[in-house]
Amino acid sequence: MNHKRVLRLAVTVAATGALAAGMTMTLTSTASAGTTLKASAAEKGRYFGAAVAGQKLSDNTYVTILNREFNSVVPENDMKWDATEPQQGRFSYTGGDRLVSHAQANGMSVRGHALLWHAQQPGWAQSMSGTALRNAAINHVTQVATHFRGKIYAWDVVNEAFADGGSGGRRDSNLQRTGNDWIEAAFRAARAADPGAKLCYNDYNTDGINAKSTGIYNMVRDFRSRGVPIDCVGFQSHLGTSLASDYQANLQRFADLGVDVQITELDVMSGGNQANIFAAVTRACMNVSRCTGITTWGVRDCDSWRGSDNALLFECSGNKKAAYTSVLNALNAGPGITPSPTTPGPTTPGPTTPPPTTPPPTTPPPGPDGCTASVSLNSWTGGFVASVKVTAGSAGTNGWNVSVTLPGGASVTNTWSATASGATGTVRFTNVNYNGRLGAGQVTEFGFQGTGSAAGVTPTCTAS
Ligand code: G2I
Repeated sequence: MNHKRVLRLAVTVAATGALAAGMTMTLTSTASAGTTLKASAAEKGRYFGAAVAGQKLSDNTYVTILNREFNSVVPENDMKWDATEPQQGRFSYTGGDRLVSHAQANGMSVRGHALLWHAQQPGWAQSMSGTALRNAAINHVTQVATHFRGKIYAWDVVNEAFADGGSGGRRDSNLQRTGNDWIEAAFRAARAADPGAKLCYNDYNTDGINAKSTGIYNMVRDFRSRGVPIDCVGFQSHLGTSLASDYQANLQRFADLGVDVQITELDVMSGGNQANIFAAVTRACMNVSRCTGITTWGVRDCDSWRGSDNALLFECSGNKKAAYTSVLNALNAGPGITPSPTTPGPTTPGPTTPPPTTPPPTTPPPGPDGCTASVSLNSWTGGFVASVKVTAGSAGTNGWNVSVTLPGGASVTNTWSATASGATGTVRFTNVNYNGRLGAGQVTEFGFQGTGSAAGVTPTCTAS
């Protein structure tokens, strides 16, 4: 007997009963009350991440919290220039690879940080200038982005290139002195090397509308108008005891340029306001539909670069702080990334409109107990990255499977935010632990990389 079918029937009957009793609100809020940061963020179509120091992966308390609460990681130092290319042309990926493996084994996505930055350059680059430095920098971007191709959700391609203070201009650095176009050259090289990664510009002291954030805003607007490949802007958000009142408005003006925004290095000075500021930042992200996720810069207070500021969500012992609860509540209260497709229509019928006689559209809205999937492809000669969007039907999902049938010669080499069974022909992707449960109309994404061509693939989605 089809066990799933019985379960679905039971869910439908229960939902219908609840509807008849006018209990839709209860049903909806129950479905979205996550009990971990990652579950609550995922229910709203976002990720919740932490910066991870490789050496901490052997600390049990640390790893327990990391795996329970977070579904995205950023290497705190392991993918920086000094770590990945300690001598010119000699690349070292041990630390970065270890973190990627941990992420993949635990269903987490990875933000790459950072391809180019004026700080933490290896000694050999610090003493270079001009064309030699420009070439070395672009080679660095190409090599590192190629090594991690298909494994990175978003790269901080360039970090902290704008000056503090009122100028709104670029920071002086050896990279800046190679010519003002060094940033766009880096973005173009990163796109060519990893077409599936979102490419971000990342900076701090951009926590509101100010001269520095406006300088960055103007650069992003210019890049978008000239087709320089930029997809996202990271707002580090290393915060003190107050938050600018236009924090959310600032995120929104960037989103309105057509880029995603992310909170990338959040930490907040401890004290009376800490929980409130954490919650306000979380709410701001939830209120901006292009804000795709939040990362705290570390896991526990004692893991933080800010030492005695006690700037994070967990005590050293592993206990949750008040700030943790305020963030979790703000995630649970926030709107999801896509509005529910089941908005009720007007209560009075149109007076003269006849019922439609045309056949139903080719992509019907999700059925009562199903899901739909759509794919977008980034292809190059001999390879591709596929991003798949899964949308739950009106009954939500407890889990989902997406099948694709690849053309002959194509093969899946890498998958993120799902588990693949098979690599050629018909390949079935199943949700990972944090993204199987979706509310009605909610969307989640996974991806896979492959060799050959995936042109024309049509995904089919099955919910459980
Ligand atoms: O400074 C806070 C962050 C600001 N935005 C960019 C981030 O990349 C930056 O992270 C910090 C790390 O949290 C620190 O862990 O970047 C620092 C370097 O500027 C990192 O500190 C370095 C120490 O300076 C080194 O002495 C040490 O070898 O960490 C290294 C690895 O432990």
